[in-house]
Amino acid sequence: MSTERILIIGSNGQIGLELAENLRKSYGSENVICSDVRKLDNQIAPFETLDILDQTKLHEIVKKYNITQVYLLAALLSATAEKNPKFAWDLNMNGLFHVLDLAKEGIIKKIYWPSSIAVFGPTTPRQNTPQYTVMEPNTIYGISKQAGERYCEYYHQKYGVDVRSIRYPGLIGWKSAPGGGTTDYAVHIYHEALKNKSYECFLSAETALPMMYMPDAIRATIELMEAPAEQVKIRSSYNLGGISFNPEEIAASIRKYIPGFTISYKPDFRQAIADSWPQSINDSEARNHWGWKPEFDLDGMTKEMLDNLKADYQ
Ligand code: NAD
Ligand code: AKB
Repeated sequence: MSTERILIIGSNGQIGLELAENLRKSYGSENVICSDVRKLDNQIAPFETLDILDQTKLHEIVKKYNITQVYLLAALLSATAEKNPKFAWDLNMNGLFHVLDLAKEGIIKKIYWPSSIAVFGPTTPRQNTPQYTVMEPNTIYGISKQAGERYCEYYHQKYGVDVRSIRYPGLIGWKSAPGGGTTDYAVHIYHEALKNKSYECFLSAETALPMMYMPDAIRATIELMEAPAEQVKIRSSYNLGGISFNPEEIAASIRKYIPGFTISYKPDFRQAIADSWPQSINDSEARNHWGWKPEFDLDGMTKEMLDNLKADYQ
């Protein structure tokens, strides 16, 4: 029987839904408590409605369930954050402080907090971007993630907080919709391919970005959280590579399964965000420290995405 009690904050988002499903399989449903500011119609228990900015309610829930680990997923993503920069900073930073302080006070034992490739900026080398390099993000989302990384490392060094983090690339899954990011086109494109055999992309044809299929990202997250503490040598956040491709290349991959699929381009404000991010990531530290190894390539992901989404459009 699991001695861990896990709280997921932001559990009804793109990552949370799949993470909860996986953690419940390993730790038992009763030991994985989901929470979000919005409740779903078909919400699976145990669930608590929680706004992460409400510190008192967070403490109540942690005490009520004897929580030992928190996965903090609630945040505004890059595109949404640009529309409301002050609130994005408030949510992304104060949410993290509330959880870091729980661990500092010894109330919980372990934290997972996701960072992003958005911590890099226009002055970062864009190919095979290393773990340690120039980091001058110019989006409010990237600035909040970089500051968050610094705070995670600080809380680890100063107070011994066991906090673990991954700089996710753009995540692609079929089980839920993405929540307002710049990489969301790589999910929408599969839906539109099945629905209309065509897609109008908000990034230009040659905009390469690092991406990852959701099952790889969930496996990485759980492997990092379960790794022995001494193997987790980076307490800011780990680079994670995945698959790098541009819209033209994902369209070509889709054409292997849906001949005649067409793509057109109408770049909007998200183009500037994408242009400031790396095109590919070097993740040798994650591979060397805790044994990270991705499984899916572009065509493997395309096949799974189309196979699983097909039923929705028949
Ligand atoms: P999402 O937008 O799909 O989900 C976020 C969830 O948080 C939503 O269900 C939302 O209702 C909830 N939420 C929002 N405000 C809240 C609040 N005040 N209190 C409690 N819950 C609140 O996002 P996601 O894609 O699941 O991302 C989760 C985390 O992973 C974020 O920190 C994000 O920055 C990071 N990340 C995601 C990606 C990606 O491609 N999805 C890539 C890099 C990093
Ligand atoms: C976004 O596009 O904002 C996210 C991310 C890479 O952090 N998918």
